[in-house]
Amino acid sequence: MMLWKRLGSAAAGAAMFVSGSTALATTIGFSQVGDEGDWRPAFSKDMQAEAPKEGITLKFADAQGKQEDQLKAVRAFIAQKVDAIIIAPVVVTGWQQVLTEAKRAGIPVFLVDRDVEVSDKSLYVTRISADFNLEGKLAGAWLAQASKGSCNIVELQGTVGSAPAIERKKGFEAIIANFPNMKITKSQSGDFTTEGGKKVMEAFIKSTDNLKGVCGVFAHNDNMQLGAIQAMKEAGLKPGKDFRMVSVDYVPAMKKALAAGDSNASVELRSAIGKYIYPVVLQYLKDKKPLDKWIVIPSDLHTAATPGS
Ligand code: GYE
Repeated sequence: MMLWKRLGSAAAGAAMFVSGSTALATTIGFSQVGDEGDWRPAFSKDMQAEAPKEGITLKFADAQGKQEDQLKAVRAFIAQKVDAIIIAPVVVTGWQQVLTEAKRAGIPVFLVDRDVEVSDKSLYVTRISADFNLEGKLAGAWLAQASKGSCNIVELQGTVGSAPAIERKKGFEAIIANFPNMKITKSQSGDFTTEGGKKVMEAFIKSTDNLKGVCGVFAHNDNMQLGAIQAMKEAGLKPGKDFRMVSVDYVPAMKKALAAGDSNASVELRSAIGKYIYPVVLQYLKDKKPLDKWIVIPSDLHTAATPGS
């Protein structure tokens, strides 16, 4: 199974040619969260497209947002004796047992995107992801600047118990804590979906007499912000003009909203990250050298005036 892993692309190509099949390829199981929002399917597509380029046979399992499904998928990967397991965990808790099972089976586990909370960090090799806390800080810093440090904020949280919801909130709060006139006045989960964001914003609009006194909206992802924008427009409000709007992901639909002036800023979360993830996994399978527990993918904030590349 592991004969020619990471021999360099020329040698790998030759090995493929000689064997005439992908039987020697590395097999990796990837347990993905689901397909909520626009960012996640883009990430899945990238992981699926990059795998064959690296000589990887990818077993892809979509958990449809359910941790039980992820646990089942990981156990199936263990039974199939894959070479490595990649997990984008829905929530941070509940991983100790299944990760211990993978360790006992001698199958290395790599976390991507979201994080887990386990007491024993040797249960996974490394995590490759953006820094969600920093994303929250970038969003908070932008809003502090844009509002001159004075803003009542409504917050749309991501999936309860997920690493990005926890960390984006923490990072954002750490920044606004420096400004006595900035505070979160309402906060609720919209589960990272457009519909969720729309529903929560509709409720906020009702309970605050059309967002009276509110100056800003922080959404933990763009899809919830796009839903919030719809709800605000339907109520005759002007997001992006009368309300400062900041979120995370920088998906194509948000780029359009920024250009149209319906939103103001978004922190980019890169989705084409298979090219960072797979080489790390393949190198580890080859040399088993311990890695840092976190390999960070950079984040940056964009506005209509400072678009990304
Ligand atoms: O921001 C959101 C997705 O886990 C960081 O999950 C990721 C988040 C991303 O649903 O759009």
